Amino acid sequence: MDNNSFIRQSELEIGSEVYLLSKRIPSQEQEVTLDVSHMMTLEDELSEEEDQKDSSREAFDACLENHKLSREQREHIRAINVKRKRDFVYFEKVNGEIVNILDGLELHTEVFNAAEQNMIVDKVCELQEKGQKGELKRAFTARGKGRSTIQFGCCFNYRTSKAGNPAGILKHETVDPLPHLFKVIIRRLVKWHVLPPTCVPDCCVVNIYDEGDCIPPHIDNHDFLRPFCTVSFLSECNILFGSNLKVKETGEYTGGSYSLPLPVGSVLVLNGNGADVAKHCVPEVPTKRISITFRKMDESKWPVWFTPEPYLQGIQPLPYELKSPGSSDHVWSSE
Ligand SMILES: O=C(O)CCC(=O)C(=O)O
Repeated sequence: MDNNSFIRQSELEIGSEVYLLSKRIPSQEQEVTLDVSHMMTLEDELSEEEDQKDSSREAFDACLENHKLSREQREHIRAINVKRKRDFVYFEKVNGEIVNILDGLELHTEVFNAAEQNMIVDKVCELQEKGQKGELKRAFTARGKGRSTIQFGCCFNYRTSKAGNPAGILKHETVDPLPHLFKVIIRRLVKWHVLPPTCVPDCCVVNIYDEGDCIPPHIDNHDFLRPFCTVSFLSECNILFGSNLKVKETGEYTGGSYSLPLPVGSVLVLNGNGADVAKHCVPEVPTKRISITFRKMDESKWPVWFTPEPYLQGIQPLPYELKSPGSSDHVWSSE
């Protein structure tokens, strides 16, 4: 196999840190396994499944041996193949001034491959079932055209509740912690230059949209820092952005908007005007869809019981070294 076809093949393959390292450097197996055994990674879990399914695995491992690609190199290949779009432009008049209301938006596609998406969707379905059985602290079932949601890491209200609790983070309510797989996702987002290491999410909301469900126009509460992001699964849908977006009773939207398709496995990062000048909404989805919105709490808004999660501390973006000529949408370490 030539180098190019090897790289193409490794884009399709997800390695396991433990699996690869223990196979390739047996003398270090003990040490490496100890390093990571307490934290099953997305890659670990996935490769276990793939090992059972894929009989060509051994041949492929032999190929890896020959090419001497380390796990880090393989991860770099995946990371540099993420497509990144940051030049969104849509002008609107806001307070008498013409502004690009999409400034600060970024769309990162192909962050999660098909097998990873399946694993995450399975996890969300498992969580949804737990929620339906009353086993989660903060799971809401869809009403009307709304979607089902599950909150992890903190409780928050989108608007002032009937009980009079204001919109934002609820300081005294407890909630389930981030599931481990979601922490693995967060680590990838930082390592792969999707989110900055200065704004590592510590909470999330899972949105489960059945056909016809939507989320109305809103700007995310400022109890959460910028940027924040939304990861899309199961089916593509459009998200609308507009500074004057309003929902009509018919479920249609007025006020003018920019429509952005969100591919599965993509991550939309909201920052700047894209987060704070433009409202965003997801109109009725044509088919079932799942999204996970990851956000970092403003420290002054932390729930009283909250302590930062050790596994989410000190995450470093991968130092990119490879450069792909003529590709404007890749990010390099010099940025
Ligand atoms: O589902 C989406 O893509 C958007 C979700 C969203 O806006 C939110 O969780 O606040």
